[in-house]
Amino acid sequence: MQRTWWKESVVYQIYPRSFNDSNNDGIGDIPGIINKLDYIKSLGVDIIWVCPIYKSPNDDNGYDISDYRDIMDEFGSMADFDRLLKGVHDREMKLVMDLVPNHTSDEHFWFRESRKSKDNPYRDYYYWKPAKNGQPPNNWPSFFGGSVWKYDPVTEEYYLHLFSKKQPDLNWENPKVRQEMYDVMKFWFDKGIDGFRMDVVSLLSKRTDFPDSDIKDFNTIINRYYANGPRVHEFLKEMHREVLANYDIMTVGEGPGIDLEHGINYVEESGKELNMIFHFGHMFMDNGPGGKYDPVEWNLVDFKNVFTAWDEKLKGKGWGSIFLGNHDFPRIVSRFGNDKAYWKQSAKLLATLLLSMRGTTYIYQGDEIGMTNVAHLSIDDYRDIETLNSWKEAEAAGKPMDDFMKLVHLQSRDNARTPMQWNATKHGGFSPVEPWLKVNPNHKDINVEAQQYDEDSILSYYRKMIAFRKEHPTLIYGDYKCLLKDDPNIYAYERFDSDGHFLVVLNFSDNEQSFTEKVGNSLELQMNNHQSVNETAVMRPWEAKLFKVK
Ligand code: ISL
Ligand code: CA
Repeated sequence: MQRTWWKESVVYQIYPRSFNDSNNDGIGDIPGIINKLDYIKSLGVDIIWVCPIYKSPNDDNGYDISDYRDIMDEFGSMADFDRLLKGVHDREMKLVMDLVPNHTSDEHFWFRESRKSKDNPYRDYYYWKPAKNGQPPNNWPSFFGGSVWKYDPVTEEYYLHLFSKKQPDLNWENPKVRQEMYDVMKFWFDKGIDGFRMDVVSLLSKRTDFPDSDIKDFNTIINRYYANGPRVHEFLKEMHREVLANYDIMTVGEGPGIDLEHGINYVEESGKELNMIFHFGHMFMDNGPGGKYDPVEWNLVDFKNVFTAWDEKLKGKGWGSIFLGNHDFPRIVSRFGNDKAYWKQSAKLLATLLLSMRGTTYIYQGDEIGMTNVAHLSIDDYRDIETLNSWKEAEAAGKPMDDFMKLVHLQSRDNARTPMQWNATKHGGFSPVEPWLKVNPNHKDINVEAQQYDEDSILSYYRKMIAFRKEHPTLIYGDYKCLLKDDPNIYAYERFDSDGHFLVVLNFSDNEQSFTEKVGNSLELQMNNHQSVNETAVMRPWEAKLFKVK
C-alpha cells in the first residue's frame, strides 16, 4: 500500500453539541472546541472530525441541514469556524467535516420551494409521489419509525424521507442536485478543510420504482431496498472526478448496508470513489430480528471474524477504518468491555485493539477516558429522536415500559451523547448550567482532570498507545494474521512486514486465560494494560499485551 497521510492518521471524532460549552447556554459550541484544541493535540491525534455544524433546526442534531454554507446559531458564527480551522492547522492537525448529501432539512430553501407546486423549478430536487389507492406510495419503514412517506397537503403528494419527516431525501437522479452538492463541497474545500465524513452515502441512489417490501426484518429491508442502489458508484465516481480529485483531502463514507460484498466497491483505489468506509459488521452484531431494541448476545468469535474478513477483503486494494463506537452507538467500554469490575482494564484493552489494527483509527470523544453508558431514570431525560420515537412505538404497542427502559439504557444513541466529562464539578465542567442532555452522574469519578496526570489512567494509556503506533508503521501498514480464530475469549493477532513483527493478545473475558500459542518465540513485552507488568503466558481478566516478536 502506498503511504499516505490519512492512512497514518488517528482521527478524533467530536460531537459538538456535547463537547464543551463556552457561552454558558448548556450547549457545546465551536469556541468551546477551540478552547480544548491543546487537549486534543496532547492525545497525539492528527485529524479532528466534527459532526455537522451547519445551520439546522436540530430535529436530528444537525443531520438535518437548512443551509450548507452557514453555521448553526447555537454553535457560533463563520468567523468562529475560521478560527477553529486556523487553530487546528496551527497545531499541525487537520479538520474533517461531516457532509450530509442524502437529505436536507425540510426547512432548507430547496425543500421550501419544492413543496410549493408541482411545477416549481425545485420540485425534482426531492422525491414526490401521488397516493396509491389512498395509501402512501409504498410500505417502506423509516429508520426513525413510521412510513418513509409524508403527505403534504399543499400539492396533495407524498415526499420520501428515509429518516425523520424533517429530513426529506434529495433526488440524486437529478443532475442539478448533484452539482449543488459538489458546489457545497468546493465551498468548504476552498476554505481549506481537509476532508469529509459522508453521511449515509450507501443510500444516495434509490430504487426509483419504489417496490413494496415483502419482508419485515428491518436490516434485510435496508440491504434489499435502500442500500447500494443501482447508480451509487456512478454518482461517487462523478463526485471524485468533479471535486475530490482536485484536492489533497480524505473521505470516509458511512452507511447501513455496507457489507463485505458491497463495501470494497466504494474504496477500491482503482475505482476512484472514496478513501475509506465505515462498515457496521461488528456494530449490528447484537441486533436481533426486531433491530436494536431486540438485542441478542454478541460473541467474540463473530467479532474477530468481522475484522479478519474485512482485512482480507481490503488487503492490497483499499484502506480500512477501525472504530468501535461513535455518536450513534452505545459507549464502547459498556458494549464491548466490562464497565463495572474491569472498567479500566477493558477500556485500555479496546484502545490496544483500536490502535494496533490495519486501517485508520477513529476515536470517539470521551472514549479516551473510558466514558460509559448512562441510565437516566425518566424518558424525559432523553433527547435523541430515534430513542424517543422507538419509545412512543413501544408504548403504542402496549409493551412493558420498565423493560423497554432497560433497552434504552443498553442501546440509546444518547449513551454516546452525554456531555464530555472534563472534571468532577456539577455538570462535569462541560457547562456551568444544566446541559441540553444531562451529564452522566459518574463524571465525579470519570473525567479528564482525574486522569490527566495519572500515569496509570486510560487517558495516559491512549496517549502511549497512539505514540507507539506512530513509532511503528508496521502497526499501520503491516500484514495482519488472526490466531486462535475459534477461541471464545482471546483475540490474538500478528502484525508484520519487513520492518517489524508484533503480536497482540487481548483477553476479552472476566476470567484468567492462558495463552501458550507463541510462547516458544522470543517475545518482548511492549505494552501492557495492567499496572503490574506480567510477562508470563497467563492473561489476567481483560488483559492486553502487545509484544515485539524477535
Ligand atoms: O444509528 C444507527 C443505529 O443506531 C444507524 O442505523 C444510523 O441511523 C445510520 O448509520 C445513519 O446514521 C447517520 O445518519 C443519520 C443520523 O441520524 C446519524 O446520526 C448519522 O450518523 C441521518 O442523517
Ligand atoms: Ca454554548
